[in-house]
Amino acid sequence: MATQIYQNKQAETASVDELRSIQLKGLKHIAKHVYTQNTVFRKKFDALGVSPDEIKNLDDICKLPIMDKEDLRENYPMGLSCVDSRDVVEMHMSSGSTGTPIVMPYTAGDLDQWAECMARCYRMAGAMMGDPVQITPSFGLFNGGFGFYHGARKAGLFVIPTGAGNTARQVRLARDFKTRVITAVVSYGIRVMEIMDEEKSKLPDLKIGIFGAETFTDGMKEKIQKGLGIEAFDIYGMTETGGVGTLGMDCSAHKGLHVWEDHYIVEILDRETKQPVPDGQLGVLTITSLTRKALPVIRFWTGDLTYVVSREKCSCGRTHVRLAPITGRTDDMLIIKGVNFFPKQVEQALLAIPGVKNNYQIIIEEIHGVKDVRINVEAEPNVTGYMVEKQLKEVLGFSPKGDVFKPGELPRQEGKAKRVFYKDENGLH
Ligand code: DLL
Repeated sequence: MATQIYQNKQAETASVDELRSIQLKGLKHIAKHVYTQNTVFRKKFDALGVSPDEIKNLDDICKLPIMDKEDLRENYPMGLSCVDSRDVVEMHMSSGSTGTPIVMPYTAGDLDQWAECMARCYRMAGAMMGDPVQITPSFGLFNGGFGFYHGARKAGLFVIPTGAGNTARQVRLARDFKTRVITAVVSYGIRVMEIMDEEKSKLPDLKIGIFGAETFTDGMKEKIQKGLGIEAFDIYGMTETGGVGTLGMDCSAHKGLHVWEDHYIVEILDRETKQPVPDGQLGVLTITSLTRKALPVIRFWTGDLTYVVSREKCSCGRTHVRLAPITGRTDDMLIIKGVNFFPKQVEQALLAIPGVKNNYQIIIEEIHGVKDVRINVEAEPNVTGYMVEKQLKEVLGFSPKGDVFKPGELPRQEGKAKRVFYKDENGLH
């Protein structure tokens, strides 16, 4: 493994005892902060008859109320803010599926906290002072562009803020400005790779790719690494925890995502009972933010499914817990013909077929009450629908219909890719 560089060696390699002591102090403090500064939080605590003074050790976290996206939506726009409105200096927002957005306000201190988490990720990927970093996620309400920006400033990188779109120009700028680090939503990283392939061009200075916001299969990771000639990292975070990078990334050992435990407490809870599951068992990641002021989340039910890979010190020297790459969200799970599966499994299966390209659609058809699945995938002419059906049967246990398209024929979205579509009597949506 390459020599490790740290943004904050003391924090990143703190002993487990030190981390637990920081977390307990943080938990007591943040519980008191939300309880005293916001009536919605106070009512939630009161409804369970719990007061922040009852937190004596880390296990007491389970006495606190669990919150979810609905709590954030119901309190749109600033109903959960725990600071004076004049202390809010920035906001980001995610649109979600129901229409009512989720808003995350930041104080100046919260922006520093975000920058610190992100800067640690850049260093963990091997980015050094002055390295040109190309930031391809959009700069706007989506937290991606600004998060990569704040962290790059803190880490002393040279920012090339291209934002989303215009892939041919992205490649040209990467060549002209000798981009060493590229940051992107996973499917956009794939797009950049495709354009380079079409142009038969190379970016010899590009060494590091930091990708996230969508599930990242090993197969796709391998393809991007090869196609771009880089080492790829899987970065994690969400609007509610303060944005990209707040929840960490994998290090160069690539054995799980390190979550910054001096800033967050991780719980993995059973989907049904909401009780903690043992390490190694899949459950819903539930997060408490310890160091954010404007809107700290308490036991936030992320809906993302993962498990604890290890709590041991990693070969990179970092001591922070490692989580498995995100399987998907609980609401992404598809149930067809009695089989439960995630879009990530379909992608992994498709990529094992030689000649299959990177763009695909999962179409759930429900015509006159009968549910079926059709997989549309871009591929070379040697790939047939039968090959797709056979491969998916092995993985899923039933045969979806497979349709093969020429590379470039299926639609693409800016930002996160839409993979799952529904088709009924009224058409595709
Ligand atoms: O997607 C933050 C982000 C931006 C992460 C750029 C990485 C790169 P949201 O739009 O609020 O924030 O969406 C958060 O996206 O709950 C996960 O379901 C999913 N997600 C984020 N990162 C990953 C990842 C950004 N590395 C939601 N792997 C989360 C799988 C991810 N899913």
